[in-house]
Amino acid sequence: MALDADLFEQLRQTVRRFVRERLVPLEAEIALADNIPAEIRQEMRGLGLFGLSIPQEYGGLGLTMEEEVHIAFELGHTSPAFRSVIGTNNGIGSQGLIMDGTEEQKSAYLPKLATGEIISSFALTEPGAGSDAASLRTTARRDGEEYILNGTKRFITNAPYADLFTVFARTDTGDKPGRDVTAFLVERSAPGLSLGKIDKKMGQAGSHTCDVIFEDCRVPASSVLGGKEGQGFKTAMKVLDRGRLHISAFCVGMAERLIADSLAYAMQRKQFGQPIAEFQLIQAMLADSRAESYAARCMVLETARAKDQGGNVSTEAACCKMFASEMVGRVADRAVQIHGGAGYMEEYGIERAYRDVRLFRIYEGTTQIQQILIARNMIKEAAAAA
Ligand code: COS
Repeated sequence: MALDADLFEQLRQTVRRFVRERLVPLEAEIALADNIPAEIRQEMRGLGLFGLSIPQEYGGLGLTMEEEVHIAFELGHTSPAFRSVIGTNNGIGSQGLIMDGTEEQKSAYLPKLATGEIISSFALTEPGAGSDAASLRTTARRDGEEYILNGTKRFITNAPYADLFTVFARTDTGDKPGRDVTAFLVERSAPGLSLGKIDKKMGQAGSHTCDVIFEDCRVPASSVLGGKEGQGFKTAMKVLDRGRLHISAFCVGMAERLIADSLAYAMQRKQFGQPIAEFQLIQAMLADSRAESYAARCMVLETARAKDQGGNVSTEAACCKMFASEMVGRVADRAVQIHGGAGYMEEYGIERAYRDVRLFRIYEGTTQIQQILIARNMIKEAAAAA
């Protein structure tokens, strides 16, 4: 454990109270306004939530993966838009820097990311490169002590507020996809960097994405993450492995919240003279949801512990992401069904969760990409053992 057990328990209880007492009552309001109030961001800073996964020497809490997933279980009890505020600084926006950054790069940015003074984004996806991440077209051409970036990144979470982008670009015209991709740390103020308009989404109102456009954008050569060209694709893959586990934990938290809401509703809603929770067909839905979310919780914890012990958990993280994101989709669907007509109405918040969870099966690698990763790794392991 990175924190002493008592201290960690205090943190978990504080996050639990913050989520349930402060954030849950604001869910409908932030969905309607499509905005998270500045004071909430400030309170999150005060609680240290921007630096959960950032090492202590850079001002973060330095949680282990196991501790982090426990916090993500708690955060899952409210709208994903709240998690998104701190999601990139703790995850895809900082992990490349933590894993592969030079000491100078880490000390320049991590302390500010840990406090939430600056926000980071992960700029991998492009109009023509989503699941096939290695086919990205953004280029970075060396020009003396600078690189010139050209290209467009799409659906970039937190880009409208980001001060720092980890940008993946081709540094060579070589023919080996993935091997000539380099990661750059690009500040918002870089000349030639502009943002598209905020995307209109199906759900997760309050969390924002937009295009990030590079037009002859000049960055110093010292912006190359880790100081080495050609390492970017591996960095992206490692960051996504870790991110997938965090997302899986968040899915478990959301499923647990939806189950709690469904159970409470089923116990008070009466039809045919009794609470609908007494009907076995409702019980079957509750039981299926409980068993599946419990299975996902166990998978996530087991994988997080293995990661903390230094194991390669690529396959397991993909299993978690696939199972947990599909699971929360089924749980949300049953939650709508248990709530009946009320489940379809805005005021109960269930239809909002149903739309919100749909994204988990898509971002940080679709379910189909997780299937490919899992099966590929199975074949590789079997071939190596033969
Ligand atoms: N950790 C470290 N290195 C990894 C890795 C990992 N998890 N996964 C792949 N690599 C390395 C490989 O070892 C390979 O290195 P060499 O060139 O030295 O052999 C290199 O990266 C290329 O790997 P691979 O051949 O698997 O590349 P592909 O183009 O076939 O990758 C997938 C295909 C589907 C795995 C990849 O494109 C992917 O994950 N896509 C989904 C992207 C995504 O999640 N997007 C979401 C948007 S970001 S929120």
